Amino acid sequence: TAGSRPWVDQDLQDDTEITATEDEDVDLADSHEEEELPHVAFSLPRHTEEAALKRSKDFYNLMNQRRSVRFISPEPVPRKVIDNVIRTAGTAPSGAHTEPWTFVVVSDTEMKHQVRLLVEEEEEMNYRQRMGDKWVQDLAKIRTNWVKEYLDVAPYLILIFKQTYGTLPNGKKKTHYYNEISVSISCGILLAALQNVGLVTVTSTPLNCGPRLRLLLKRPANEKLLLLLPVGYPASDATVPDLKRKPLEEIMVHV
Ligand code: IYR
Repeated sequence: TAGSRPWVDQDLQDDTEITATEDEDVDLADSHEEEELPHVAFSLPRHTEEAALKRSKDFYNLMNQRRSVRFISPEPVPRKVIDNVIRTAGTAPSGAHTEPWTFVVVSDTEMKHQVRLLVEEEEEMNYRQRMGDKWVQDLAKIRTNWVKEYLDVAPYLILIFKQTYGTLPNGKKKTHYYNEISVSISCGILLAALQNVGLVTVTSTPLNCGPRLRLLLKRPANEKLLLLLPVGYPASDATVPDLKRKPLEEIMVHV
């Protein structure tokens, strides 16, 4: 229950969190079992006001061009670029620096196809039964459905798992505080890193596919699927819905 795990925000609990409780709180390590950490001096180069203003605009312009793209080119993407994008995601802050993330990169054609078959099977049930009429109607304007061609076509699938707990060298369980928000933040940084190199993705959250995808990818039971990102260059005939973003005045209040 959340009572014994105060770092689990009840509003953020999902079904994967609840099913995890059965194997939680078992032989948890005490913090004193971990080593002391030295603190070292820190500084960053300071930008002039003009330089900071230009950099803030440039970064906004870059990120404002990001779109969820469902039409991905089969063109290959250098593996080292993907490695660096994931290194970047791994710089995210995390609860007590537990780094509770696993990024599973799939490029094998047959494995991508197995992922597609599994996701399409569940998504067809999602759209036809589980999501309900209102949800399906709300999505109609985005023109999505359960057919996910990008899962075969994209050169890479990145499946991001949150580790609900870790294991210490002595075999005891290590508490991964705030693991869901920590991994969510790393996903945001990953999206920015992809945008920075001209790659596209769509933040897909395949409903009810997590447990089967975990088994397909041979991931351990402490890992729960958070996001599935197909990654590649945009297809030359890619289209996106003509969405508009809220202006600053609608998303910011200044006190
Ligand atoms: N997971 C489904 C449905 C879906 C849900 C939302 I909320 C979206 O913004 C888009 C799709 C799918 O991937 O099709």
